Amino acid sequence: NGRQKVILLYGGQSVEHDVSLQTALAVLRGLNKEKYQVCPVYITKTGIWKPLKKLPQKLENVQQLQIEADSADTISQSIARFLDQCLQSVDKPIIFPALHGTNGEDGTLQGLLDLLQLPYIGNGVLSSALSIDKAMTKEVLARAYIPQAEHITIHQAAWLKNADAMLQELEQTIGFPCYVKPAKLGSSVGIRRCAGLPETVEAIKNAFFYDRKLVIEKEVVGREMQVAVLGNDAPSASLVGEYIKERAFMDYEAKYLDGKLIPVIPARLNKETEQLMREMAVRAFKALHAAGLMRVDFFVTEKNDVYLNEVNTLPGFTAHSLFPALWEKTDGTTYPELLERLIGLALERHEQQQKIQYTRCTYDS
Ligand code: G1L
Repeated sequence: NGRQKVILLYGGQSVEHDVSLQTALAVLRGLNKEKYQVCPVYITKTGIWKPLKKLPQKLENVQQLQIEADSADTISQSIARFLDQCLQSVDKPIIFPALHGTNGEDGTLQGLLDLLQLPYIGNGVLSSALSIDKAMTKEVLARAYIPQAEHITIHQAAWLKNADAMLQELEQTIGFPCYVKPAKLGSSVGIRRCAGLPETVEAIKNAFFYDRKLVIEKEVVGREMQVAVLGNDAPSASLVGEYIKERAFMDYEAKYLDGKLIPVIPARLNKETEQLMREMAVRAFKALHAAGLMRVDFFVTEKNDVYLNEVNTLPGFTAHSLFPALWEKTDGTTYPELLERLIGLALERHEQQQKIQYTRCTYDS
């Protein structure tokens, strides 16, 4: 049949394993079955790839998406078996990575897929690797004149040699309160807010358990805003959304869904600030050489100063997540339509890539 084959990779060796399962469930429900043939491949917490033999008739919960791996199976065997099956089939698949952090979001999986010349949704090696590293993200964005909180980077080797000098620099350039964050690591593990020097020293020592490089940032007091960017060479920014945290507002107007705060779209901003943020989100997308999608998060102060906070190459992506909600409000794109748009962008990018490789081969021969 003429359906596009979609290989959905989910699970994985990360603390966000369960978030990934929820995402996979939403994607399986959201993909139009008349256009796409979905092959779910579960990656266990030990890194073993397990294709689901057949999809359950009725998808009710994430347990249906989890399968036990043979205890004798190794990672390399399981991947080799998967590649064999996947490359043997006639119809070329597209890969949908629903994986968080190490090996899914950091460019390593993307590198493997590039080697195999397989199209995949979302960011490539460069933007994934840059965006997972908060220190690199800041350096690249600073060169694109995007305002960010004052920060310093600390390498473990330098810290062990001369902690006092680093703490002095920290006090002079950033002060307190500050945030100590491991440079890599998608989730908030290892991140601490510090009001003074002793806590900061503790937080730094603790963060070195998670990464050999840290970023320490000055606190920005303000509201948190998020923009969803979609596209390849000419990306578009969605409306701005915000999660409202103020007590007074929450009691009256903010809505709850399953006990979770849901976002307000569009965010309460004046026109100029909203426009500035959307423009900055596109600039960040381009500066980081993003492709497909990127969520860009900001702080806005009472004086309407805007600071980019962080970027996310694989943002929360269930039917209730902010990224899909932002696009629904922006131009009416539904969740199934958003999946289609992303698949289209991935195929477009892959085609362009293939052309370049073809050209090089003909020159060489
Ligand atoms: F649709 C995309 F672009 F392929 C896509 C895939 C996965 C977008 C966002 C995500 N998000 C996740 O996989 C995650 C939320 C589980 C990462 Cl924790």
